[in-house]
Amino acid sequence: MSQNQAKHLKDYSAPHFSISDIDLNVILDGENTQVIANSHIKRSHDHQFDLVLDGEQLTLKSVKLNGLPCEYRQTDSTLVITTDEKEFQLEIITGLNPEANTSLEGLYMSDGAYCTQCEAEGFRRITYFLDRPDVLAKYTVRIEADKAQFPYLLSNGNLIEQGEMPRSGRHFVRWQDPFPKPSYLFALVAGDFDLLEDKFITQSGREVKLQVFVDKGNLHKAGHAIESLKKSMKWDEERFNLEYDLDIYMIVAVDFFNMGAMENKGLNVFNTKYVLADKASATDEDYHGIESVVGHEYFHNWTGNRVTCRDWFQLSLKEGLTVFRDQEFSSDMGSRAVNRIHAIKVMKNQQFAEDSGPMSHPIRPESVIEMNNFYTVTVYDKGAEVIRMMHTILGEQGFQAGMKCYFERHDGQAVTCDDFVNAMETASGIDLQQFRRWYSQAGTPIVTVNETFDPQSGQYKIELKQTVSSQGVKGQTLHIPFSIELLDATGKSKVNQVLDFTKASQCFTFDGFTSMPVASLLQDFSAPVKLVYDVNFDQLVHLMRFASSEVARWEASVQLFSQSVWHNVAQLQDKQSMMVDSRVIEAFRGVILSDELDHALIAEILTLTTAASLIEQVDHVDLDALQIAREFVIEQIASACEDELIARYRELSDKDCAPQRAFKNAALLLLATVSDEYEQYVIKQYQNASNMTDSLAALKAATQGQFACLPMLLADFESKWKDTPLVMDKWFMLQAVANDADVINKIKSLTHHSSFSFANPNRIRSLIGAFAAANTYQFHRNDGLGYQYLTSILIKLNKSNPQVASRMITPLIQFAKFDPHRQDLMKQALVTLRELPDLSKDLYEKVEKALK
Ligand code: B3K
Ligand code: ZN
Repeated sequence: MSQNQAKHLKDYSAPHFSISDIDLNVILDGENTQVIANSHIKRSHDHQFDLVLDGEQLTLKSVKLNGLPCEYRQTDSTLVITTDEKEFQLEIITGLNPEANTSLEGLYMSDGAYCTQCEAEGFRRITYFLDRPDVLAKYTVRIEADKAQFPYLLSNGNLIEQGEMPRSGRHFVRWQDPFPKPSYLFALVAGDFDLLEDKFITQSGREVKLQVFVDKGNLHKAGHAIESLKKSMKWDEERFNLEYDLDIYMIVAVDFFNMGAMENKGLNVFNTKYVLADKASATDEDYHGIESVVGHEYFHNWTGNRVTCRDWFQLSLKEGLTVFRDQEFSSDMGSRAVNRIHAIKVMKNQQFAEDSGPMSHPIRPESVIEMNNFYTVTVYDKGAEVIRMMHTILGEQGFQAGMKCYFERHDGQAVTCDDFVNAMETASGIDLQQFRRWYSQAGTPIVTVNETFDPQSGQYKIELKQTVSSQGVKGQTLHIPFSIELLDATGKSKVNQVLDFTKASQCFTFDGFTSMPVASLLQDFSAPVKLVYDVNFDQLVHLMRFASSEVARWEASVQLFSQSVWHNVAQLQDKQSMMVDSRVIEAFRGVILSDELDHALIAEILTLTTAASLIEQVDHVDLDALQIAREFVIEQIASACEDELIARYRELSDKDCAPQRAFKNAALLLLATVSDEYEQYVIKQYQNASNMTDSLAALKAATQGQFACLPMLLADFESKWKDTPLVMDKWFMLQAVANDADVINKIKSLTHHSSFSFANPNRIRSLIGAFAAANTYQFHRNDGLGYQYLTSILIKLNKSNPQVASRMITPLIQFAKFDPHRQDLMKQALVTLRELPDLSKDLYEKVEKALK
């Protein structure tokens, strides 16, 4: 099957033709939409190749070369033009049906509005084109549609003309984008919206018009997005000296969207989830997510749009760098430690899992069947960690010099990850030869630590060994920035530095100790590696109290909790009784009582490690023992600290501030595991809540404690929010992740709820995606019903929206850690999928790799 053939990075060759300008005329007319594309095309050099344009699911109406009919042929996915001309004008007319487009790629309809999604390869569903990121063209776009239904007609760049079409009730606009861009950044939106406007004055004094378009009736929920945009624009000027370049910046929020948002030049299209917020309907976490995604898309204007990718294997060039930039933005705006903790959790819980599973790939993949499958935590988040390591090695000043050099060299170009590292190297004078291996090697490196202390000489010695392999292939030694702090017995910091760990095995020595120091290793996750290190309860308790880094304190708490759980798993397997060491309890009590730690950090520490994350720490898991042991340790900590938790809960109850809310709600969740007594607290909090964070936390606590009030609270919530889809997503999710033996039947009946729709990715993700990814015990039921249910949904989505299906299959292909019985059941489910007659290439790629 040719559509399932992989493309390889090593086969890259420059395009045979360039397209300097394209004039698009899009006549929006429901199922009879027409696109007239007029391109100015030039042969790149003296060659005889045909012009091969990409195109999918298009009805070709006419082709003219320099105004005349010409020779061409069509395949399923190409239009081949045969000509000797060196430079010519090509007019192609295609017909498309956006109303029937359920894949949400190319031109489609979202709740009565037209919109587009072209990254990675969606433009080829709009017209035949050289749909690859290294073909940069200037776009002029005319859009025509019914005026009453679609009063706003938007595209990239600046509005240059608009007018009415006499008697037809239609109107048109023309947009021109002065910056040459790849086709994946093209966007078009047509619809009727509420509009929030503002402005931003750039550092050089130019005025930029800011517009946020939202569904009618949602204007009051657009404020946080536009504030976030202004903050992003200012931050990029201050920290990176990067200024916005057009006179207008538009954000359109749509309900039907496959991912979070899209950075189209001057016209971002957003999932409503990352735009709409008010206190009643959005949680503190939602507010944070909006700020971060608005920032991310804005930062792409330089890292992605002005300098783009040569080919899709280079995706991390723009995504890793832009995630790094959005993480820095969030850290400069809020708590650096908490933001870092969130990034570390993504790495350890999701990226490590991806990297030890069948989809393991380097941050610059070498072979791809379906590009949409590579918008991964590896390319994005590990990619950002690789950028962060360069930042650590070069320092802020060296890194900024590298960024400056990168833009001086490559503004307006489509380049590679190597070009980026070269700029960093030139500007800083630091050799990054060995460091480059991070781009080509998959797998999580394992660093084994051995410490010794010589009381005679007072010398502390640490030996580090690294190995990396992926799917049986051994990798080369990496340059690992390894951050270490050494604390003495009184908790004083004696050493705090980043070691250049560049050899397979390397020793570092430190003098001047009177006793064995306690080491805080890989502080702030200075490199995306796994540590193998013997650390005992006393050392962890010392780190929790004294480590200079707040992240290291959190990390020590995670280890303390995890060790306790694993200890009890072993006890269960040996048929011994379970117990929690008093040092563990006292360490958590100390955190609850602390008046020194930031409340948001305390909340992080009290949000005890999930089962999924514990599974990531081991090679094989006994899931049934894990569940019992984890619940036991949580209950022990919570009941031992009950008084302190109640006191803190009461003290923080009336504070209207996100960190305090987080602490209070983490306390409530723990109390709910102690006894039914706390049902009253939950009901009271639900009834008195003045914001969504508190309402939802009450519902979560009721679910956790399996309180009798839960059905009543859920019904109340439903009746309040049934007309607000984004809030109903929270309601769906809450029920999907409940550890309830009947949850699959409940999910099945929820798919018939009037707020649910299989056409909307947000709904699917919040009900079925959440079940598969976050309901560890029920998804991995011993009878295989969880796997069977997910499979039945994937079969359905395989046809309507393969991209969403392919994202949701992840927990089914990461089976290696489970027992043979569960592995068999998961593989059977994958075989069922493999046998589908019309398996999409998105699912094909993952299923094949998993079953190999
Ligand atoms: N660049 C887009 C993601 C496109 C995904 C295509 N399947 C959003 C972002 O990373 O900013
Ligand atoms: Zn991005």
